Amino acid sequence: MENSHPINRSQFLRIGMTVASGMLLPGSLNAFSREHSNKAVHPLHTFVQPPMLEANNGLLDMTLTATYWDTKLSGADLKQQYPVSLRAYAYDAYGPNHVGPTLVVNGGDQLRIKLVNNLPVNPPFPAFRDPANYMKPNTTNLHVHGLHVYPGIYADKHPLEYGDFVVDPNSGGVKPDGDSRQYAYKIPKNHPAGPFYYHPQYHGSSALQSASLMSGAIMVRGPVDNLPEMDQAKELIFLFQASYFATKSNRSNYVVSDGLLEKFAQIANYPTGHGTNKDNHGVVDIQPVLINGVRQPTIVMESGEVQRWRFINTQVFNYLNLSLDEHIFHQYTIDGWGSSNYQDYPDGRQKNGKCILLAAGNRSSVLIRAGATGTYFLRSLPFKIAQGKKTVTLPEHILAKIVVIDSKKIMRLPPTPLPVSSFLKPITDQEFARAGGRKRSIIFNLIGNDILDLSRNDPSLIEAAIDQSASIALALKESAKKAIAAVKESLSELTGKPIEGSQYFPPFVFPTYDYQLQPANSIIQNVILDAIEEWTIFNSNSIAHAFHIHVNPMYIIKVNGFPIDPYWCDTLALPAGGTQEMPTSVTFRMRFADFIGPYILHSQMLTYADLGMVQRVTVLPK
Ligand SMILES: [Cu+2]
Repeated sequence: MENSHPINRSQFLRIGMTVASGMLLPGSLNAFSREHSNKAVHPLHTFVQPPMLEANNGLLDMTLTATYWDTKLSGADLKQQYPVSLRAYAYDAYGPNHVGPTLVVNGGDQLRIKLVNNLPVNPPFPAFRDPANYMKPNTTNLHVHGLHVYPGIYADKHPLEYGDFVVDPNSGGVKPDGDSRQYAYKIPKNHPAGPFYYHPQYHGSSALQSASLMSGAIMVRGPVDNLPEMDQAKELIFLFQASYFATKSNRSNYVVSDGLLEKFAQIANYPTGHGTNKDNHGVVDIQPVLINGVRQPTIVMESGEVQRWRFINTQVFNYLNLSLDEHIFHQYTIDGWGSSNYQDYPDGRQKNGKCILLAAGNRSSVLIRAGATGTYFLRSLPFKIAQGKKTVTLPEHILAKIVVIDSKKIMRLPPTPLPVSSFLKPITDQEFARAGGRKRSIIFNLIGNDILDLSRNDPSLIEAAIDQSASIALALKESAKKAIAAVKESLSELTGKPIEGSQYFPPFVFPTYDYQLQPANSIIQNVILDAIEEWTIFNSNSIAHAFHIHVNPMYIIKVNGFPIDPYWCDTLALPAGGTQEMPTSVTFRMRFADFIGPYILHSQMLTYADLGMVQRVTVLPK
């Protein structure tokens, strides 16, 4: 079957090899990099900062425009550029680029983003609507990953304004060819300071769009950033990208030509299409990771200089296992959630070294003090992404080159304890018990769809597949109706008020049109506002799934049932090597504070999310 596809895996291998060779610094980004525009840059320095937009008088108001973009990308050979066709963000009066602008806000600020969708109209659906097909690759929306902000719609505004709202029905979203939506995020005063990011989250097309160039950083500033030593340390923002791209030969559709998400999953795992190299003992070749659109940029540092690096893994599937040759990462945020002390990560290749593991969606802030004059590499060291029957190892990968030049500079790390927001108070056993000790479990488990797989080979099975899909959709709709009715009834009893028409309970829209299996509408976790709960996420698969929940951070307390040093995060690597009989697990506590739902929890391996690894979280008023 593979051979009948216009683009099959071996062709991707070839294209991948081509694109995996090279580029110079994109000229447009040079002009774009405001930070360096006024300063002489060392001739070796090729690291490019995304442009930075900062809030002024409590407000950052900007426009993001989604658009097709034909550009060039790099690979291993730094002297070559290769044409690719991607989806990207333009902003304000500037054209599209390899990365969206960095948006800088403080606690208490308002961030306003007007999202304009200038992608062209969606391609027609194929005759048979396989649930694994892209349905609307050019419909979009926006998610602010990790931010603790209102996830609903401000219904009192005309036109409507949106918080971090991603539960668009299938008829909804920001439609192609000019539709727009005003997002308004009120950053709480005590919002922790750290790196966050924005990306599309329209169900069914989030992977395709996010794995294009559609993401950008959000930096929330706070007291930690005002420490003199922190302020003096040059800040570099790294958006790690492994772009999925259409090439000249198939750029007309900007999608995988057969439209199959599963095929995309395969490619997004290994975006050059290299796939598992069978002759290489289960080690996979991966697309060279770019940093802000540049392949293996060079960073020039002065010996003794301290810099702060903000890492954001915007990939939609792969892990990064970061290590810096002969240097120590002094980590002070996990995702966007700060700690009062540094966690030290010495060179992961050495005996007592360790790596910073970033699942898709994970972030980290580190300080580095440059050592002796010389050349060093920022690497992703090998990582077992799947264990068990079949072990799959992501290979070592050089991400950037660090050239340390001679200097008399002596810079200090900011002294500890670093200031941390009161928002990140530990959730103690006592607090959890007082709140009622509520626990729940969620299981990550990939299941195959045999009828659909067969139907691709045998058209006579298509009818059966449609019938099956329709009956599943009907059953889900009925059970969702019942669950909602029950919740409304119990709420009415509790409050003594009719719940219909309440501002807390917007009308529930059933997706009945083009595609009935909208998973975020099917399974709902109902939580009461201000609840404190303990959740265990089980992984029944060999692969290390990445778990992410919107709006509230997780306080991680156990891995595989064993207590660990607790920490806050919003995106989580579930240990690899789970089975149905013996799943791996992570346990966290959460305060469902400040905001009612609905929002979502999902796999941050967005290809899996688009295929259904999504649930809705509805936080109900007390
Ligand atoms: Cu998110």
